Amino acid sequence: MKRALITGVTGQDGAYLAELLLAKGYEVHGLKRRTSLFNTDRIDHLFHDPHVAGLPFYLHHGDMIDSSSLIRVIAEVRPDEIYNLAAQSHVGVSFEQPEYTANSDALGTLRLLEAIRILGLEKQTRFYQASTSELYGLVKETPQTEETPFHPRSPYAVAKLYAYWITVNYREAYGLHACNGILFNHESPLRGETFVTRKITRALAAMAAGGQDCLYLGNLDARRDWGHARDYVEMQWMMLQQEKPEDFVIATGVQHSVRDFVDLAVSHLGLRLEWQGQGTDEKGIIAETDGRFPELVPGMVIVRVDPAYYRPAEVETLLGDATKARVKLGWTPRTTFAEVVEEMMAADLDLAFRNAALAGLSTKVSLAPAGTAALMQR
Ligand code: NDP
Ligand code: GDR
Repeated sequence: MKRALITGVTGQDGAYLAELLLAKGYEVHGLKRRTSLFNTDRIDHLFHDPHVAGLPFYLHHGDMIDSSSLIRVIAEVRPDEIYNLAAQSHVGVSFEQPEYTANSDALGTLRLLEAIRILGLEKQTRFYQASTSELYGLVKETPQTEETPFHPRSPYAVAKLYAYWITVNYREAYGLHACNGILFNHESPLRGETFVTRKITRALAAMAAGGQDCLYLGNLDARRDWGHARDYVEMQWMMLQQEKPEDFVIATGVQHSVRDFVDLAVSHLGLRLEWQGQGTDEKGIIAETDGRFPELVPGMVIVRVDPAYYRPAEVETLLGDATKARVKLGWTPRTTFAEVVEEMMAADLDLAFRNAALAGLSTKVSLAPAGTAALMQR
């Protein structure tokens, strides 16, 4: 049985990857940092009480900014494969916490690679680094390939640039089987709530359930190449099965704007929006509705721009070319943009109406259900 260690196992990709590796017969170990509240919602279905038999899925406390914890966990697990998914992964937040982002995302990667060396596991342990299309930043050519020069535009992207090159360096210097997946944006119902796609689907669903009036967004013109996380974690595994470690771009090759995402998401509520105004005055107004959600009526302004969500330096456009992955690994994305939006919208509608029902119940029984505060957030 192969053993894998996933850092960032409580995150979106960590959850999908853990599920995939367990289905492939792996023993899966996840690194989890200590939190004051449980944050294992995405992986609770995989975990079992250690006193009873269950899936070979184990969690270990550790932190990317704490070398000794990383060395201890890797020494205990002696993994065949390490997937380094842990990161302060929010681009906007990285402008507010640049030093922490560098510590966890850049030095954290170095700490893992050094741990492999210190423990003499260079020949045994393969290493996957979660690199990102944010490396391209101010893009030098379109679409972006493995050969496109990098120009990072945020503390997050600069930290990931270090992580990218230190991974290449350990491969070249010490012969480690280490590779970078340069992944373009990938989403799902498990996406973190503050990334733009999930922020949109959650807010629209909350509006449909009568719990929110308006959605405030930043740059509506940003263009991204959005895929599905489930498809992308498969590629992470495939990369480590290669005889020779190499770096790959993973993308759909199709691009949409944030505004396109909103338009498609509202169509699942039976709405059509009219966009009026420009820049910070731009508004998304309900032009038509099929009446499915009585809270939402024509003339309502449901999207507004709030410059608080603009970034000090923006990445305006990203579009990937995953030809190398298709040719060398036979990988192609299965889920279209429209299917990603549909799945996320359906999941958030379900959640919003369940939360609304619980909120109604709570007034009768004084129960404060989880999620109500989020539902009511304006
Ligand atoms: P998430 O933000 O959903 O998950 C990040 C994970 O890292 C969480 O488990 C988080 O733990 C953990 N983490 C953060 N800081 C630390 C730390 N100091 N020590 C230990 N664990 C930590 O990200 P995604 O799943 O979306 O992305 C996975 C990786 O892929 C990230 O490295 C991201 O930068 C990269 N990436 C993501 C893309 C995307 O579109 N999703 C595209 C390209 C790259 P906790 O739950 O406690 O917060
Ligand atoms: P990104 O994702 O920065 O591409 O990083 P995010 O969804 O945060 O932003 C995408 C684009 O939407 C614009 N935007 C907003 N973004 C957020 N978060 N909130 C808003 O209200 C909003 N309004 C407009 C942003 O300015 C941006 O242009 C993600 C992360 O998963 C990274 O970890 C990963 O490396 C990259 O994708 C590839």
